[in-house]
Formats: sequence, structure tokens, C-alpha cells
Amino acid sequence: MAIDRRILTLDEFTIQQFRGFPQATGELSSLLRDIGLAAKRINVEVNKAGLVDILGDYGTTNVQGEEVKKLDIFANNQMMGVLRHGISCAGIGSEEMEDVVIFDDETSNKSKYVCLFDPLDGSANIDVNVSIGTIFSIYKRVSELGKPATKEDFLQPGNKQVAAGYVVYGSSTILVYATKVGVNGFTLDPSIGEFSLSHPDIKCPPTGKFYSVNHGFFFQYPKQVQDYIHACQGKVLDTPESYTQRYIGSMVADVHRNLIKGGIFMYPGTAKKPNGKLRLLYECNPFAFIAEKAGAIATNGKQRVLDIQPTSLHERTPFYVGSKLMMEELETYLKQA
Ligand code: AHM
Ligand code: MG
Repeated sequence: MAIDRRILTLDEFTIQQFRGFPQATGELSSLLRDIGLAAKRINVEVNKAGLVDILGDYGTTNVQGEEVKKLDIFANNQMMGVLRHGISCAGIGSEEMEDVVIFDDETSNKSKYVCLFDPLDGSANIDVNVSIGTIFSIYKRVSELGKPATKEDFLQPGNKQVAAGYVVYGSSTILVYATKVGVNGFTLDPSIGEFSLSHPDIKCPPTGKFYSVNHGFFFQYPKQVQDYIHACQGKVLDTPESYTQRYIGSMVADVHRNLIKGGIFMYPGTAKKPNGKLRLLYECNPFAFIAEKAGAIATNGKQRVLDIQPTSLHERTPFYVGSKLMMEELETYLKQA
């Protein structure tokens, strides 16, 4: 069989990309390779979920008091396992675990990075064959190398991220990651079990058709958000510039679509939950980093998400992310008293 050398695998691409940085030690590409491996394992289980009775509630609640599905646990263990055994990660924080896990061993203590992740986002969709995903965020440690990582390593503002990414387990499986030099997407080729570069240099279109928000909470949203949603509805017309509403309820899938096609995703605070639902460290910061590197904008309605100084691991924030011009229009509404 002839080998098609136009196809670059995730590993080939990251090695090539980081070769451009003379100070690069290869640790970051190794970390991304580890995450790619975990994603492949999670993908296998997600795809056979309906067959092996892995579906359904695990019967426990996570630290946010939400019910945990079995696949969440599997995905969490896979991510933790590859990162613990890899050579690049000193510790992890996960949406599924109350506290961080510091890998206190000789190799890990010398590792430069820590990783935060939501192992399986959109888990309410597992039982019904709807796209779900993994989200991750990588920081360089601020603690002393050679010693165990500390909590401060994990509580850095998002603007300190070195890389961030997500995997969508959808009609095909795609891994997208961003570094300071750009955003690239790799589709899993099931015939060879490799993520292959399919979406080079992703740029979010400056405007788009899609607005994504849970209309069920409409009457609990702030007035300014309601006004903006009304404005979006006013654009649902039969013209090329018109908007249309799309909301899957899996942030990875909703934001991925809007990133590629152009659009805006909103999870505002509500009267009952003023900080909304989404977690700053595991969901909003990674997507804000990816969005900005792709030319889009991410805010909490008041400030750039990446500039928020986190104070706790599981804090939540209202979240607005999307195409530049759509976000600018949203901001004119949010500024109104
Ligand atoms: P999860 O991490 O428990 O799966 O929750 C996060 C998900 C996001 O993917 C999605 O955008 C949101 O919850 C949907 O929430 P809602 O049903 O309240 O609109
Ligand atoms: Mg989540």
C-alpha cells in the first residue's frame, strides 16, 4: 500500500511545530501525545458504550453535586493514567475530582507542566448518542522544578496557558489544540488509529449564522442578555446574513461548530445561578484560549475570561464565546445599564 505523505499525524505535526522553538525540550509534544492516546481509548469506549452496558448513572454524585455517568469515570481514569505515566506532567486537576492530584515521584517532580481537564463534557448526552467531548488545559508550573507541584500551579489565570484543546466524539472524532502559534485540528482515522491533520490553522470567521444558548432559562437571564437574544431572533430571516439557533447541550460540539462555521455560544448566569454552570478552569479557560488563538473572543460578560484570577478549582463563570463581530455586538447589549 502506498503511503500518502500529505497526511501528517498528530505526533508528526507537534514534533515539527515545536522544532521551530530552540528552547523546546519535547515535553509539550510528549504531553499532547499522551492526551491523544487517552482520547483514542476514550473514543473506543464511547463508540461501544451502547453494547457493553457501560451506559447509565454510576450512582454517585461529583463534587458539584451532579450525577456521574460511568463513562465519566472511565475517561477520568484514562486521562489521569496517561498523564501519570508520561514524563511531562507533574499533576492534574479534573472536573470529576474534588482536589488536584500531584504525581509526587522523581520523574513527575522534574516535569514542567500541569494539566487540567474535563474528561467527558456533555455527559448528560451519553445515553442518547449525542456528541460529547474531552477538554484540556496545560500550564507551565510556577513551583520549583524538582519538587512536587503545588496548588498555585493550577490556579493560574487562563492567559498563562501554554496549550489547550478539546476532543469531540461525534460523527467523526476530532482533536483540536491551540498553542501560542495557532489552532489545528486532527481527525481520527479509524483505519490506522491515528489523529491526522485535517483542519490546519483554524481561524474562526469574524461573523456567522449560529447563536447557541439554552432558551429554557430565558426568563432567568439578565435583561441585557434577553435583549441580545431578541436581537438574534430578529435576524432569523430568509436572507444570507440571517441567524439561526443551534444548541446541542454539549459545549464541545456547540463551540466547535461555531469556531469552524462562525457563531456565538452563551452560557449566562441565571437568577438562580449568577455564575452560570460552566467551570472556569476545566471548560471556559481552555475554550477562551483556543478561541482567541483562532481570532475569536471570549468574555464573562464583564471581562476577558483569560484575565480572571481563579480563586478555587471548581469555580464557575458566565461564558460568552464566538466570532469577533458577533461578540462585539453582544458587548453593546451587555454594557447597557
Ligand atoms: P457537564 O460538564 O456536566 O457535562 O456540563 C457541561 C455541559 C456543557 O457541555 C453544556 O454546554 C452545558 O452543560 C449544557 O447545560 P444546560 O443543559 O444547562 O444548557
Ligand atoms: Mg463539563
